[in-house]
Amino acid sequence: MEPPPAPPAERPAAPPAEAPAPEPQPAAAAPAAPPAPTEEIAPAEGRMDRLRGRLARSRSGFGQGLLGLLGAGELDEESWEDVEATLLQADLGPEMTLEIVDILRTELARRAVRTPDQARQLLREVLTDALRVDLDRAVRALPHDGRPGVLLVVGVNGTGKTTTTGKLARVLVASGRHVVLGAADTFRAAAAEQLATWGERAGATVVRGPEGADPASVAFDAVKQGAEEGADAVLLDTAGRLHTKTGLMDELGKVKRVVERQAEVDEVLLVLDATTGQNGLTQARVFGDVVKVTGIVLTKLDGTAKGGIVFRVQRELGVPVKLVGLGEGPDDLAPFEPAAFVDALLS
Ligand SMILES: Nc1nc2c(ncn2[C@@H]2O[C@H](COP(=O)(O)OP(=O)(O)OP(=O)(O)O)[C@@H](O)[C@H]2O)c(=O)[nH]1
Ligand SMILES: [Mg+2]
Repeated sequence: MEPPPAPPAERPAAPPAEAPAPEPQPAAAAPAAPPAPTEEIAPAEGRMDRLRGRLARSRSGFGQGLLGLLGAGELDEESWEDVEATLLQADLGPEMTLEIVDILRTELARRAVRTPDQARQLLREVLTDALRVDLDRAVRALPHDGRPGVLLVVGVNGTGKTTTTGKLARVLVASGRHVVLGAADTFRAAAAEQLATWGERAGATVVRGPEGADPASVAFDAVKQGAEEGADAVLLDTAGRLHTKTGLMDELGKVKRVVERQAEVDEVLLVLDATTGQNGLTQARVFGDVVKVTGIVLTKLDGTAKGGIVFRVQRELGVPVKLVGLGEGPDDLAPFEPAAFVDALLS
């Protein structure tokens, strides 16, 4: 799979001015893009269940602790403090913790919970509810209006953006989608190289520019290429950037704006490393101000006992967790399913 020719690097800022005009269809055009699927993608069903073992650390650090405390039936004040401490330690944050403890107290008494099984059932319900099963977690990767769906993947350094982009491409390709990847991380040649490898693994075209090229222009070209290929989705991998660096955040805003000259950005996925706790939330707020974040990807959940961050991120950001990273393997990315997640914690 040859990468398309590199775009000119010397004029970083300007995508073609005529871009927004709909291009006339050449008479001898190859078959048009496949008709848009009529349903949302529900990719890789059951992965969360299959990967549940990866949540072992959160399970032993948090799920088992809660089960142990609640399974005994009536709790004294000290035990309730332990429940609270367990939730806080798992990174649920003060707000969510108080709310859950409150509900548990009421329900434990109301239902006269006596046995470990009853406690498990109660916990399952309360935790699943707290994860908001009603939130729309579909990843918007469908073509519309004759254009591919456009997804922008953002986050601070090393959270797993490129890996997630590659894994997501695989999920989409596996469900029959035609995917183009844009290497809008032009800081290091190695970044584009890394994405190109994922492109091969996924069976996706990769659009890249020379090292140091303007990321907005590479992103623009990738979306253009996607449209020309009749792709279903274009996934744009961006460089890691510290949320505290104004210049880099401005650059990200520009990437999005430039892409929007030719196509709507359907999904902005913020990739957060689950092991970073509170800091991840601070990052998320700043990114949210610059590019409207539509979904969270929580990576490295396999490496942490603080799986409670899932609850907190949604509550404090008001953005659904759509995907979770559960390992370094190419298929260790799962659509986030609240019930399966809670089951894994309490299994
Ligand atoms: N255990 C585990 N490791 C992960 C997960 N996702 C990513 N990683 C690892 O995290 C490291 C960084 O991943 P990248 O995808 O390169 O991160 P990035 O955000 O693109 O990094 P920059 O582009 O440098 O900002 C790699 O070693 C990945 O294998 C995950 O869900 N679990
Ligand atoms: Mg990267």
